Amino acid sequence: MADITLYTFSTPNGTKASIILEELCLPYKTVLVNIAKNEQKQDWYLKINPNGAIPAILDGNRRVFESGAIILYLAQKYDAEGKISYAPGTPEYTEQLSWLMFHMGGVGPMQGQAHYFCIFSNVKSEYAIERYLNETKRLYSILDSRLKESPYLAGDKYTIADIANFSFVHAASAFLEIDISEWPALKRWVERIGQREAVKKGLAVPAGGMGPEVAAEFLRKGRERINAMANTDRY
Ligand SMILES: N[C@@H](CCC(=O)N[C@@H](CS)C(=O)NCC(=O)O)C(=O)O
Repeated sequence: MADITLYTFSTPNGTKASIILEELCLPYKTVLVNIAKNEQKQDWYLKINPNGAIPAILDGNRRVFESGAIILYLAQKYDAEGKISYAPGTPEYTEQLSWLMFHMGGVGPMQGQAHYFCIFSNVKSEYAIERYLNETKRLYSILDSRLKESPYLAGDKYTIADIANFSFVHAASAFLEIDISEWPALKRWVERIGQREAVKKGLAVPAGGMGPEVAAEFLRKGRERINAMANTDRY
C-alpha cells in the first residue's frame, strides 16, 4: 500500500509529479512548500531534497527528489499495468526515456531559465532573455516535429514522457506569453492532454497554492517589473 507525501508548489516542476500521482490513482498527502517564502531551503526540507527545490516525495521512509527521478520511481513501482508508461526492455521504453530526458535536460532547464530571466531576476539581461526564450522555442519546434509523426512522444500511448513535457509547455503562455499556435501539432497535443481529468486535478495541486488567475497576475507583474528595468548586459 502506497504511503506517499508530495512536497510541492504551484509550478510546472511540481505538477509533473501531481499529474502522475493522479493518473495512477495513488492516494497521497500534499505538503505545500512555499518557494515564494524560500521554505524549500529550510533544514527540515533539505533532509528530503538536499537540492532545496520542489518537488520531492516521501514514500514511507524512502525519499525521492528531482522530478525525473520521481517520475521514473512512480512508473516503475506503481505502473506495472503500463497505464502511463512502457516497460523497460521494450523499444517504446527507450523512446519514452529519450523524450523524458529531452525534457529533463532540455525543456525543463532552458524554459526554467527563461522563467527566471523574464520574471524573477533582479537584473535585466536581454542577452539571457533572448537566449533562453529562443532555446525554449527551438525545443518546442522539435516536439512539434515529433508530434506531427506520432500521436504521443513515445508512440501511440500517452506516457510519462508526455506528462513531463506537457507541464512546461502548458505553462508557456502564462509564464512567457508564448503563443503555441506557432506549432500546430504541439498545440493539439497540449489541448488533448489538458482535457484529461487526472491532468486537471494534478494541475490544481497543491490546494491552497496559487490558482491560475492569481498566478497569471503574479507572473504578469514579474514580467512588467523586468521590462521596466534598464538592460545590464556587458559585452
Ligand atoms: N531539476 C529539478 C528542478 C526543480 C526546480 O527548479 N524547482 C523549482 C520550482 S519549479 C524550485 O523549487 N525553485 C526554487 C529554488 O530552486 O530555490 C527537478 O526537476 O526537480
